[in-house]
Amino acid sequence: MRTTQAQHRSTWGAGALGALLVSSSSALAAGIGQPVPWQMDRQVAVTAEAHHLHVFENWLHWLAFGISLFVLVLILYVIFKFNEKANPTPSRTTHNTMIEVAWTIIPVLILVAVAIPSFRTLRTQLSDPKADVMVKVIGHAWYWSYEYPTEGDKGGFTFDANVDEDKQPKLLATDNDMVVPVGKIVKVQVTSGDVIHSWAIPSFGGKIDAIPGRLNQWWFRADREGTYHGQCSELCGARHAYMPITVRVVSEQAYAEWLTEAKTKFAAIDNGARLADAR
Ligand SMILES: [Cu+2]
Repeated sequence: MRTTQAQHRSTWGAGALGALLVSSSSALAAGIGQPVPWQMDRQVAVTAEAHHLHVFENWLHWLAFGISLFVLVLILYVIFKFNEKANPTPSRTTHNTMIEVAWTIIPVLILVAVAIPSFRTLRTQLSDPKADVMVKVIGHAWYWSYEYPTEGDKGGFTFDANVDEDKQPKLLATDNDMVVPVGKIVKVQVTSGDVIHSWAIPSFGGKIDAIPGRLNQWWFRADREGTYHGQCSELCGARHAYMPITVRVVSEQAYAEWLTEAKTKFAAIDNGARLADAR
């Protein structure tokens, strides 16, 4: 009887452990365009910039892990090799040219190894390619508004995006979404109507401050269709947590259809005002 119970218990234990591992490994997986419960990793990268950032971050973690391990080994070596018992007469050495050269050169090489991917990421971030789509993003306390400039018979409208608390994911969904075409360079010109906000989408690897009286610019090219969520990322007041950002990346055809629909649905921009000429 006891053996059977023990067997049952161990079978149950193994099953539970297996289930836990499976559930935790799937829970640890990053979400696409939104966070998932118990997520430990970044949200899936859908732009080159986000991808570069993730590679850079992983590289830094491994580098820091290697350095920490090396220091730990050195400390243990000193503790066991040079304690009073093992080494009763300490050496009086104060200089060692080889070691001094090494501990100067090696940190320099480490910094170079950090600088290379860092500059590569910066180059992507600071490059200024020709825009396929321009959108002006304005932060307000506490919602975002978007302006699509007039281009021929397209664009020329503006709309507000407020949090929609009935939609999922909770506090990340908006009543009106910003819509952009997949695989196209989208430039956002970001400003604010009141206090400083920050427009951020984790999956795009970008975050840019919305500052009153200033026009900040950033670009992204999403290479996967989907709905991507972000939040205001600059503490801006009482409802800071309630001004999410939702960007829908759709096919070029769906984008054209949305433009036509949006033009009739949303308010026209006064006099067809144009954005700052940044192309
Ligand atoms: Cu905010």
